Parts: sequence; structure tokens; C-alpha cells
Amino acid sequence: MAGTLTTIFVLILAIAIGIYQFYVSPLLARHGYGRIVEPVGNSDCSTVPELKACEKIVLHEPTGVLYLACSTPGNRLKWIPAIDAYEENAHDDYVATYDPSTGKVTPLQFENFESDRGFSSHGMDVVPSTANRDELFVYLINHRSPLDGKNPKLVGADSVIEIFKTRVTSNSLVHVATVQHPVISTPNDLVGYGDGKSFYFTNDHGSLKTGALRDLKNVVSSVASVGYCHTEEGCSLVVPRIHAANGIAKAPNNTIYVASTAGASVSVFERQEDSSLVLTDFIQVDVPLDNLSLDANGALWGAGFPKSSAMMNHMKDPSFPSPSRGVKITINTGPGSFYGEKYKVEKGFEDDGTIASGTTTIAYDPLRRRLFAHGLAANSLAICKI
Ligand SMILES: *[C@@H]1O[C@H](CO)[C@@H](O)[C@H](O)[C@H]1NC(C)=O
Ligand SMILES: CC(=O)N[C@H]1CO[C@H](CO)[C@@H](O)[C@@H]1O
Repeated sequence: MAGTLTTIFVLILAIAIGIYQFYVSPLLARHGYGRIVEPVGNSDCSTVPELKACEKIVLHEPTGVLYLACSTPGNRLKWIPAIDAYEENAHDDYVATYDPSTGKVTPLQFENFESDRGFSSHGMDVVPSTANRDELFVYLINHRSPLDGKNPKLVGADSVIEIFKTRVTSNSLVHVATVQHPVISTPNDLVGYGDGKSFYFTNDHGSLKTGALRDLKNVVSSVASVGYCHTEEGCSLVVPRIHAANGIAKAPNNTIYVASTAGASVSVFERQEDSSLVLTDFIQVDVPLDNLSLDANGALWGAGFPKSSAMMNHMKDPSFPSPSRGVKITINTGPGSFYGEKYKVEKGFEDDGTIASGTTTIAYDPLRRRLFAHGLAANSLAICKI
């Protein structure tokens, strides 16, 4: 009898170890338990403390100027629909430009924009107009407070996408359109086109604006989605179910990349004639990934969290440092490509949080060899020569 019990005990132990090794251990590792943060590309950096809590950076390639969607760390943490933070409506967010060659920060003034429920920034894209390269379209997610004073904790934010127009050296953003549609439910990030009328966007929690199990569902299943809108034709979901979608980026050749935070991966899609998306590749990385951007050389950069627990602390108290990584993904042209390793995933940048803390957005300018990192609650913009 004792022998049988021992056997059963050993069996249970073996199963437990197996579960640990196959499921729990990789999950803990992905979220950074036991991970050692190694500095990469952070030895020649400076910071711009004037620019705080910028959730998204877009580089204007021809001039090297950055567009940033910013807030203040204090305000930001009170209103982030993506993580159910609805403390108070912090609707005084703004967009600024930053010129690294002169160090000049220019907050852009909204024009022709009457929103009684303000502007709460999140994802952004800035694209030259197809008709006139000096003109830019700025696509912005706006998490407005709900209509009629409804409680956002119960109904979520009333999120829309705003389209603005500007010129390369202008200090104002002229409003063009507000796009509101039932499929724009929990928008996070977007990529816009030069017609000033169309864009793809991610819904980080699909149609789940609120609800107790929303975050759990988002981590364990595919409730997120990707949608497409055209201001004259309406909106539709082009990828109705995808795991924990977050950042989205596009290449000039109709390739669209969507990052998964909980899935630590990138899904690669090809845009079709009818604007639908066809999945062509799936790239696994080893850290939770956030916002994506493509540099002028075709390398895809993702903001990664090497330590998820530090990131959680940073979101409660922005002065708590959270390590940052720039995940660089390129087409593999080396020997591994023979064995089907189509993509090369590298650490393009890593910092323990001293210079770049809680980074959620990275942009790299290969022409001028500048890497820019910022975070939704971070205290400054970090610029590193690499
Ligand atoms: C599209 O462009 C990206 C970025 O330059 C490149 O990696 C990818 O291979 C291209 N895709 C196709 C189908 O040509
Ligand atoms: C566009 C954008 O900023 N997307 C995400 C960037 O990272 C933060 C942190 O996880 C997310 O909350 C944003 O949704």
C-alpha cells in the first residue's frame, strides 16, 4: 500500500514538474523571471524631459522630425481604457513635434476641432498625403468620455479615430474628420494611408469594453481584432479574432504587422485588393511585445518588456524604473535561412530603466543613426546614437 501511495505521489509530482516545465516555466521566462537585463545600444544617450508620457512616436523620415502623442504621467495613469483605468477624465492630451537637430519641442495646436469630450491620446500615425508630399495626415485614436455623463467603469470609453491635416513645419493640426463606428470599440493603434480617408486599427480587447473577466479572456483567448475604415465606405473587422493585438505597423509594399502583447509575437498580413488581410507569417519573440514601427531599411522594431512585473509597478508609480528592450526583426539572409528561419530576431536596444523606462514605443532612424524610446507613463523621451 505504502508502495502504491509512493508511486501515485511520484506520478503526481512528475506530472506537476511536467506542467511546470512545459507551461509555467516558459510563461514565467517570457515575462522576465530570472531574465538578466543586458545593456545594448544605451551608451550614448540623452533625454528630453519636456516630453512626458508619450504613448506613440512616429518619425517623419525626410526631415528626421518626430511626432509624439503625449500626456502627463499623472494624468495618463488616471485614464487608460486599455487597462481599465477610469479614475478621472484626463482629456488634455496633446501632440508635439520634436526636432532632434535643434532640440526644439513644439506642441501642436488643434484647429477646427470641437470636441466637448476632449482629446485623450493613444495610437497615432503620421503619413504624407499622396496628393502633396508636404502635407501630412495625422491619424489619432481619441478615447473620449462616454456620452450623457455615463459611468465609464460601466460602459467604457467612447473611442473614435480623429483625422487631422498638417504641414511639415506647421505648428497646428487642422481637423478633417471624426470616425465613429460600432467596430471601433477598444482601439489601440492604427496605420493610416495618404488619401486621408482610410486606416487599419487594432482593438486591444475586441468588443469587450468592460467586464470582470475582460483581461483574463484577452490573455487566454483571441478576443482582440483588427478593423479597417474608409471615411466614405464605412468600417469592418478584417481580422475578427486575434490574440492580444496591440501595435500595428505597415511596410510600403502592403505588408501589415500586428504585435501581440501576451502572445509575445508578430502576425504578418498581406493587404488584398478588397482591403481584407491574409495572414502570411507568424514571428515568435521571447518578450511581451508592444507597439511596432518599421524603419527606412525595412527592419521592424517592437517595444518589448523584459520584466513584466517591473512594468506593472511602473504603471502604478512612474518613478519606478522598468527595463526596456528594442526588439529588432529583419529578414534572415544568413545561414539559418536555409533551415526555414525566415526572420532574424535580435536585441537592438536594451536598458535597465535608467535611461529608457517603461518603453512602449520605439522608432529608429537608420539615416541619422538615432533610436527614440518613450513610454506611456515615462518621464522623458530617450534618444540613443546606435
Ligand atoms: C515587404 O516589405 C518588407 C519590409 O521592407 C519586407 O521585409 C517584406 O519581405 C516585403 N514583402 C514582400 C511580399 O515583398
Ligand atoms: C499605440 C500604443 O501606444 N499602443 C500601446 C503601447 O503600449 C502601451 C503599454 O502596454 C499600451 O497600453 C498601448 O496600448
